[in-house]
Amino acid sequence: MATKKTTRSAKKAAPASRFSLTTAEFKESILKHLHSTLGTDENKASNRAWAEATAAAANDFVYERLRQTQKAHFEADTRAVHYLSAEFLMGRLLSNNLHNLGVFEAAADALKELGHDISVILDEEPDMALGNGGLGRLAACFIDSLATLNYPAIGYGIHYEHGLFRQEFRDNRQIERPDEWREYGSPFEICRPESIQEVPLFGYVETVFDETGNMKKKWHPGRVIKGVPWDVPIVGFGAETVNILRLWESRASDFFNWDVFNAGGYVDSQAENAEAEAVSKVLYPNDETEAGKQLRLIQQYFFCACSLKDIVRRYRRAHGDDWSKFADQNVMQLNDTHPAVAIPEFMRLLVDEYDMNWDDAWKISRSAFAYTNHTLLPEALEKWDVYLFERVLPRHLEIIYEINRRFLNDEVEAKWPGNDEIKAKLSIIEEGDSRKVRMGHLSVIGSFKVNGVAQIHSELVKKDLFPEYDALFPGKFTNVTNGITPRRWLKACNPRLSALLTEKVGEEWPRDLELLRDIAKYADDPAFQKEYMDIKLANKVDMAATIKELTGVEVDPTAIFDVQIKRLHEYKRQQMNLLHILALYRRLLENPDYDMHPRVVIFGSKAAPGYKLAKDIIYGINCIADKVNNDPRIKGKLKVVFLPNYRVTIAEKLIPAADLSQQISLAGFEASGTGNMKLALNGALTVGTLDGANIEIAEEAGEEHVCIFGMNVDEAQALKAQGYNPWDYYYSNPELKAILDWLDTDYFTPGKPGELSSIKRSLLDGGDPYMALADFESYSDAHKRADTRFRDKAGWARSMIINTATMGKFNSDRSMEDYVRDIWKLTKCPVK
Ligand code: 9GP
Repeated sequence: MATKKTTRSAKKAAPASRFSLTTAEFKESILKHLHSTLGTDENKASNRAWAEATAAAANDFVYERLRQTQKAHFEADTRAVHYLSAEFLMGRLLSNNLHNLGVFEAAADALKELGHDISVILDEEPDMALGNGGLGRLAACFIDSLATLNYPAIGYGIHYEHGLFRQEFRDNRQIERPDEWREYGSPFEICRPESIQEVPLFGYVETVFDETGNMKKKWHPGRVIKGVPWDVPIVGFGAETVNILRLWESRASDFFNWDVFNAGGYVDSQAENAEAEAVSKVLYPNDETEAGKQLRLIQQYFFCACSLKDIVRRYRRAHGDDWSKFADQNVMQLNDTHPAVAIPEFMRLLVDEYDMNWDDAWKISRSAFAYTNHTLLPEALEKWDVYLFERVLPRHLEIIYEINRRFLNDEVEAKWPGNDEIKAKLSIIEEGDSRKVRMGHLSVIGSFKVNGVAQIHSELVKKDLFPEYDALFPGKFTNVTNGITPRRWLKACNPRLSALLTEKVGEEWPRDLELLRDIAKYADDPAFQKEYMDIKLANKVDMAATIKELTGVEVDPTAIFDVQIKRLHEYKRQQMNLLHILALYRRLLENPDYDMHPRVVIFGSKAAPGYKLAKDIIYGINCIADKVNNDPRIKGKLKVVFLPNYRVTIAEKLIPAADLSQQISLAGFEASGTGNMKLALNGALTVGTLDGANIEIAEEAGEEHVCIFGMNVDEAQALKAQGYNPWDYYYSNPELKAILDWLDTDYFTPGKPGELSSIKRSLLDGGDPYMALADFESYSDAHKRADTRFRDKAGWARSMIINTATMGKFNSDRSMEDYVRDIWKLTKCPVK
């Protein structure tokens, strides 16, 4: 029976919400949707149906605010940012939407009265994993913050049918299974067939002359596919603004060939369809290697072409053929080089389709694009073979040549007259046996601002990656340090700690994370320390149950939870963590009384399917885990857990339970990191190198509340320059030698010696490109310090509290305000 009672918690949530909704009203709404939207009833509804009915109840508010937002934006006709990203790693949406609407507790109470536990219902939702890792999750945090801050913004991406693969372990090895995030549809998206766009591909370019004798280029595409937009409403915290994420799905422009079908060619008639659908079929599961070739290039062009047409359509609806205001009204942010092809596409639209002269078009284009660089890894700075570009996008290649010709002849020549060497270096086209289009160069040349994602990274972008461009374009390069949304990464994922923080500093901290600084004054208060640490322990108890459920491994919640969660890559150095586990294990075997606090080393990570060494490292960790976890001699002092299918939802459970946050990349290689921010905000101490945002985390928290180790960027570069030899470390450190040699035996792979040798080989014969051996001793010492500090209960609690208190800088709202101030120049558009 519906009651009129408003629960205490629902009342407490009220200030964050514009919907003062009682439990009874929410209950009624869920039931209404169960009946009229889902066509079922409470006696037979599955958990999935309950989840969808709850989502539909929330959508009543979401859609209303979406409508109001779109009306307000249209009427105000203000400048908007268009965030072009091949990845949006959204995770689950229902819990987030309920929190941001301010009705989470009302929903929980309503479901409870209906006989359901909200956490079980929320567990029904698959993760929307349309991204690989940090880059995609960052995009998701940014669009949350833009809506929260009432900025007009649209995220544009790809409606992948299959997101990042589902990871399973078979015989300790990673195997990949397709992800099915929307197998039976999703209540979080709206199809908008009225905004379908056509995308031309292939074909040839003809030179024609118009009636006044002007030369024009006419592209005759070989194929045209359709982009169907799906809108995912993005609910800002407090739900004043609901923006959209528009994701494009590819379809054949003619659904299928009717005549061929009628003539009996049932399969052939679908061929064109299948080919077109392939474009948005899968997310490429490699975020830091150059791969994918033709299909990936088509994917990139597909979503950029659809998005630009959408932006232009909206602009022309308000301004007709008056292009003079385009760059005042629109900024297009390129998230890494994946959408860089948007630059020649926009030039094509202006010059070929809207008959603008080149100079005017270039001026508008260069004032409308900005580019974020997320990596210095050469293999991740995309380069496309010229022949491939020519085949898929013949007109775009011509446009790129023209951009390049003018750039080299005018701008580079003016600055460095007659300097062919510099021209070759700055040219968009890399000459050589196989000529390539350098998308990073194109992005820098075609943008009005370029930013890196943490202070040190932005410096390295200027100093090491693009020094000549920095000299040529003073002021173009800037920094915006990344951030994370505190709504998802503290309020929603760590309800116990959130309640304590709210009690101490009030309810506004999820918007203004700097307010948490106030809890630093309790850092030495034993009563507060106890409350804080009791919460950490309770989160660890929950996590221990999840670990047991997912892996069968029993872990002690009072042990140190030592966490490394991120994509698997040599530069992130999971292999160094593996060596440290072996060192601890060996020390325990040699001396059963070895003085260490019990420790659980927890990994969550996926390896790109084609990245053999990364997969070998996963295999190695799993094999070592089998041995260590079942060795009675070490009396449970060390456990190793590799959580299968790591994703946003697992991160939300694990981060609140972490004690140590491993951020151990070789200095100079992790552009920023964002997991480091989430873990520190939830209290974990960073065991990290002076790399990416670790440096800023250490600055904010204070060096005494993190465990920094290893070479800094200058030292690492100097060692490399002088000639790094990993064998020196192998021969000079007997422990390191012993554990590396262990990998050649069958100790961890009974009956199969050598199965882990590839890890050793990569570190010795392979040259150890990320210098794990050079940093190992200092890394091991940092862990010893962390262990000692963990045992000083008051000191440890103090450090954890200080970490939570001082992470205000890493609110993605702050990142957004930095972008707005330094790059986007947006004005807030409140929605009443
Ligand atoms: O590797 C970076 C990571 O350090 C950063 O935090 C993230 C968001 O800026 O981007 C990652 N880069 C990529 O995934 C590919 O460039």
